Amino acid sequence: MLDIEKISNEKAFLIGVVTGGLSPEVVEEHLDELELLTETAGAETVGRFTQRVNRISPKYFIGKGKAEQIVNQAKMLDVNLIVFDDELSPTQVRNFLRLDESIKVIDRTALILDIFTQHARTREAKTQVELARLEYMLPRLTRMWTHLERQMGGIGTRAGAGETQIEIDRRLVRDRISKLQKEMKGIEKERETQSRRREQKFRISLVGYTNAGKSTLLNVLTGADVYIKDQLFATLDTTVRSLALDRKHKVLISDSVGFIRKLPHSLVASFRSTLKEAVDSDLLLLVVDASSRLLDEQLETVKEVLTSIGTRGKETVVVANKIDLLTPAELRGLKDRFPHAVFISAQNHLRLDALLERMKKSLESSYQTAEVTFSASLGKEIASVYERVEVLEQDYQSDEVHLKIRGNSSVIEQIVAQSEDGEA
Ligand SMILES: Nc1nc2c(ncn2[C@@H]2O[C@H](COP(=O)(O)OP(=O)(O)OP(=O)(O)O)[C@@H](O)[C@H]2O)c(=O)[nH]1
Ligand SMILES: [Mg+2]
Repeated sequence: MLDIEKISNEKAFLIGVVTGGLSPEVVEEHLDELELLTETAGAETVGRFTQRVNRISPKYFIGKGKAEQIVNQAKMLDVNLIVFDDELSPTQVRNFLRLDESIKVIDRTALILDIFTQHARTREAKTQVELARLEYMLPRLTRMWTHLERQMGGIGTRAGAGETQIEIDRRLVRDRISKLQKEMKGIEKERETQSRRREQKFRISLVGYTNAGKSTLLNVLTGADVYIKDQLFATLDTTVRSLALDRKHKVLISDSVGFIRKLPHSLVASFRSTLKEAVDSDLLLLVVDASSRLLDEQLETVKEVLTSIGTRGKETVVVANKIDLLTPAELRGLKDRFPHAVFISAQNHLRLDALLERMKKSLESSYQTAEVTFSASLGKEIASVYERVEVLEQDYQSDEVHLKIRGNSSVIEQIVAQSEDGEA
């Protein structure tokens, strides 16, 4: 009972609303994306509706006449799912159910949550998705109450019993939320330990819009076998792999969950531990699908999500993928607009060397050289320096060791601090 309905093998109508500043073309493009989401969830889109509205109706989101027309058409065509591109209030969903209770009406957020639920494989992803879903459901429990009430004998007949039921439901949901939050704390701790172990390595994260080709790129670069599919949110977990940029430079590179326009807040919050790798990395490769008509909007979305998870100020390189799908003129146009981006095709292995060069440049610029002195009695500490950074020069005196070292700035700083501690 406390579950969002599963979507599969359904016929769906999509609804987009044209408001104020939005152009009808953009709304159509948003519906293209919604269609892909619907398909990924397992339903088939059989019709689309758009309506220009000046004011969102609190009753049906769209106008009443339009709502009735859509529901009638749905009945005629055996459509059992109506998907709105915008977020609906519990009241709006309930009003649609009153028009026809056999037709499910959901919003974009519920659709995304459904896909995440279907794609979650690991304990971490499953916990995060369930948490996000419960948080989405909590304020919407009234809707389920109507269901319960109806099962118990018709609207309004047992308000008292209904009230108790919804209180019980809310408590159950809240209890489950706190249990999952505790579980996530444990998972985050595990991640932190793993993350500390990787600290001395230069870390690169692939981030970007869903379906941009992040996993394809990780697989091509490292020989990993992350699941790739022409669907949204194929990846929900973080994979970290070692990558040799050349014989001397080894880095860690990670791939993770993709972003999307209007990503539900509860999902971003719940996926904090999965996205931690990106937050902790030294360099972000922001992968975009260069062939997408919504390129600018997608870039904007990704930047917004990145800011919200706390990566502001981190070095970021835009990687424009899928250039094999562009005409030479289109490619030239994009290069003019994004002069600092690296243009590649992960799938066709095009210009990957340029990307490796760019990573190397970033790695080298993050390097620092320092001279440190350790007391010769600190054998363990000295050995750890050799493990963590490159030692350029060494000078062993009877009671002291002088080292000239080179490596990742943050590691060098740690070693300098350590050697100073030793002096004290
Ligand atoms: N034409 C073309 N298609 C590509 C290229 N790179 C990836 N693709 C395709 O784009 C689709 C998505 O690729 P993924 O690697 O799964 O994308 P992702 O960014 O990991 O997506 P999510 O995990 O869903 O966020 C797949 O069908 C890939 O085969 C490319 O360079 N050119
Ligand atoms: Mg992926």
